[in-house]
Amino acid sequence: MAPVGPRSGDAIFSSIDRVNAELFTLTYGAIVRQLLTDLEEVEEVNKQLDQMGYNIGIRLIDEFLAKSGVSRCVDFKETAEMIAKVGFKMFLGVTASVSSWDADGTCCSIILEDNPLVDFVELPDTCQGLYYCNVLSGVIRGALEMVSMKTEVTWTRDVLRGDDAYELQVKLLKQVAEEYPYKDD
Ligand code: MYR
Repeated sequence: MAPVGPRSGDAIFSSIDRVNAELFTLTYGAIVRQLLTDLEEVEEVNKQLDQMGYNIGIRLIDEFLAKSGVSRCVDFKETAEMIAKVGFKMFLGVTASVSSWDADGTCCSIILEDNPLVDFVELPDTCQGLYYCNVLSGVIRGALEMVSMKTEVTWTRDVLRGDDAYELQVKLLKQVAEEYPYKDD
């Protein structure tokens, strides 16, 4: 039998992290299941998940900016890298990569290297058309809107729908110039 002794801080921390992540994944699954029961139409569930994510995103941006301490991005390319490398790590514990830029640098793909939201998930045939992870596209859209970027965020690949990866397309529709609130004398 293995000796039982005090665990190091790291070991305790990582097991709490793992339990939190699993609880989050299972809770999200329960929310999706409830929405499917209540709303019946898969399209409506997609919309609702996106809206939930948007509502989270408009609040989460403050935490992101405060915790990450990052300064303003110089362009949309830097913003996309920030979401993939810092945002996903901070809130989901995974990183993502950015690719497929269009010529004018306003549209790209974010590919998740891992997706903890879908651990334990298997979709029945009745859920065809469901974008199970739509909360994430809403989060990004909401967070970017709070830093003056109007975007369209859509799933272009989804393993739960038979694709080989999780890929989001992020398109910058409009960037509102932020006004400096004080007058220089
Ligand atoms: C700036 O103000 O220029 C910085 C903008 C950084 C935006 C980063 C948004 C983070 C969104 C996190 C998404 C996490 C998804 C799980």
